[in-house]
Amino acid sequence: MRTTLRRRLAATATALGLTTLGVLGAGAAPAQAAASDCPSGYFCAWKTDNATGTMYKTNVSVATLGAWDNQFRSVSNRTNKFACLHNDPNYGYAGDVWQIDPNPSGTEWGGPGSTSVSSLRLVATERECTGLDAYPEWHADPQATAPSFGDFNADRTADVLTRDKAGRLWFLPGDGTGKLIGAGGWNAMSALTRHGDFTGDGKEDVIAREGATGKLWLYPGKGTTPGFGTRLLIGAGGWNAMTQLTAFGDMNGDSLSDLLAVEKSTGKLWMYPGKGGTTPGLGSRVLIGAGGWNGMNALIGFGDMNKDGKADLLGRETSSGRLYLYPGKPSALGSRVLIGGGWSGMSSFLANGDYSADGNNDLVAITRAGVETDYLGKATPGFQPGIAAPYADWADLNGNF
Ligand SMILES: [Ca+2]
Ligand SMILES: [Ca+2]
Ligand SMILES: [Ca+2]
Ligand SMILES: [Ca+2]
Repeated sequence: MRTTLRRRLAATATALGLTTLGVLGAGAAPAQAAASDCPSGYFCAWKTDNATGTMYKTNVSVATLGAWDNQFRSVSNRTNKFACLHNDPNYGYAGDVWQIDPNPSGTEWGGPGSTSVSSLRLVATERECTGLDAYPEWHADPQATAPSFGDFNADRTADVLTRDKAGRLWFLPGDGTGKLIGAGGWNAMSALTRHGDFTGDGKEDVIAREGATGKLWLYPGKGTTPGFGTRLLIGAGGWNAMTQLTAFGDMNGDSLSDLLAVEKSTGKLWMYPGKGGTTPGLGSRVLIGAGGWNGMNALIGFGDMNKDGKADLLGRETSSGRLYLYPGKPSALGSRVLIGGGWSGMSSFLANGDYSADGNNDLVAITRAGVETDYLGKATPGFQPGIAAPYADWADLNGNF
């Protein structure tokens, strides 16, 4: 929420015209077949416009190009990374930055044609070329007492897990930094959710659905050292028949978090009780909503909103864009209460508890452009007016939870 020097630099780069070379010279016929000399896994450049003559190559970032400074006229990016071509040395953002998409097959070549490139950086995601980190900047204040959810590393500060488009998982403790806790492969998951402890060890866990198999996995959190123990299969299959998988918090009163999910074919809402003990998993499901839940396009395990000590659900109605509160009751939901309208423009929500540390749970809504909008909770059900961040720091990611 705070604008740092780094962010201002990024904003400047955008203002100066960050450029994407989306369409390179595919199919064009160079005078010689020198473009094919670029080895797989390398970024290559030539001093000519048609990828002929002396070739430069690298498979790592290069802060100063030496004899090749201001010489690139055509390029080919056969790495699996995005190549950010900076007019400044040392990956600076005062001048233009050109982005060359990954093209491991090497069938395309083209170039800035500008003879102005002074450094090049290879990064896993597009947003890193713009001067942003791979993860968004998250700030939260420490709470007076340990919250029951939204605190993956048990330091009383609401934190965020972010998946980037390269399938990496980042832990954002709340001081603006990020730590890599999943090196890759997380894009295989078609649903990710967390809210409190499912296994009974007091540490917050993550539940993930594997898209290809419909299996449901539990990734046990490790508490103060953010990361995961060995994952447990908690659903052998069939979970692709469900939507809106939402870790909710404790609904059935055994202190373990429970999972909610909507059955696509029937619109029924089911509760799957978390089961601790020697074989953590999910118990037999309980019908919570008899139908109509396909009319909702977001469910949010918000924690307690109406201050009765029980976790509550928020839902966005697709047809109206209205947000409703469904008060949690023992293995049931009470009659819904309208929170407000106009929520259709939000692409996703993040409910990790009281990140402003004033005793009321808060909600992050992320716009389709990737702008964080903070909705601070009130003492009575509802939110203060939203506060939008000045830049789209949450753009080009693949989920926050
Ligand atoms: Ca924390
Ligand atoms: Ca429970
Ligand atoms: Ca409640
Ligand atoms: Ca708050």
